[in-house]
Amino acid sequence: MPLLLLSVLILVTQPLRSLGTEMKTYTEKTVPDACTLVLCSPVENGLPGRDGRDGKEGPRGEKGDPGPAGAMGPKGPPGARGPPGLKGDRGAPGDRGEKGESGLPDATALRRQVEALQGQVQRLQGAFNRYRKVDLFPDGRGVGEKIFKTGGFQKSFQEAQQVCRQAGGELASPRSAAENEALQQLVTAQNKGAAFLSMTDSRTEGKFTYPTGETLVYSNWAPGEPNNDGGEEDCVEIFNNGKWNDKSCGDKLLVICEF
Ligand SMILES: [Ca+2]
Repeated sequence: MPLLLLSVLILVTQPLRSLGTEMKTYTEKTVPDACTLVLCSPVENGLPGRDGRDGKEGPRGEKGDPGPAGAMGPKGPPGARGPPGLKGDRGAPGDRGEKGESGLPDATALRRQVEALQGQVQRLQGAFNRYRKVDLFPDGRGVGEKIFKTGGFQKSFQEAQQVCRQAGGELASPRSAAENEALQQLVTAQNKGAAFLSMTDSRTEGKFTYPTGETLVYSNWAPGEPNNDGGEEDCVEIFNNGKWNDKSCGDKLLVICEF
């Protein structure tokens, strides 16, 4: 039996061996790597082994390069208002305006108005002069822009001063020979011996001043005056001859105011 089996194997393997030789010849010519297949001869290398197991974890690698820049962030809030800018240059001149109307009619109208006003002023001036004369007759005198006027009555200095101030004036203060002469005429016309003037030396004996405190700019003292007779002559009177005398303020004399 074993002998029979061996014979069978020989019979079977012999054709296969010749076939393998033929296959080897074919494969070497056409597919060089095919010798690793099952059909290679027994002297060829065996089949490749299975894959090995994974190795142990290697050492830690070096630090990598920095990554690319990130994306742009969201827009921030607007900044604070800045300081005002510098003044700009002067602009170019504008276009020429349209031609205006002639000014001749307006000038003519203005000239007529001025002429009309001049006429009115002249008439008013004439009327004023007439009324001034009326007012000065018979108890007033005008010297320049100053007017003297008497009430025709006699009072003490304080009462006379009060009367004139209530009327909007002041007691007479002759500052020139012309003004002094006008007062003399009023005293004479009223048939009075004398009238009070505004000046006194109540503040400083012997130093006469106007009500404002100003020292005299004009005087017409009678000879020997002022003599402060009796030690109580602080006021001034003007005689009908125009001369002055220091007089007691309590006496009653003609009242002449100036305006
Ligand atoms: Ca005197």
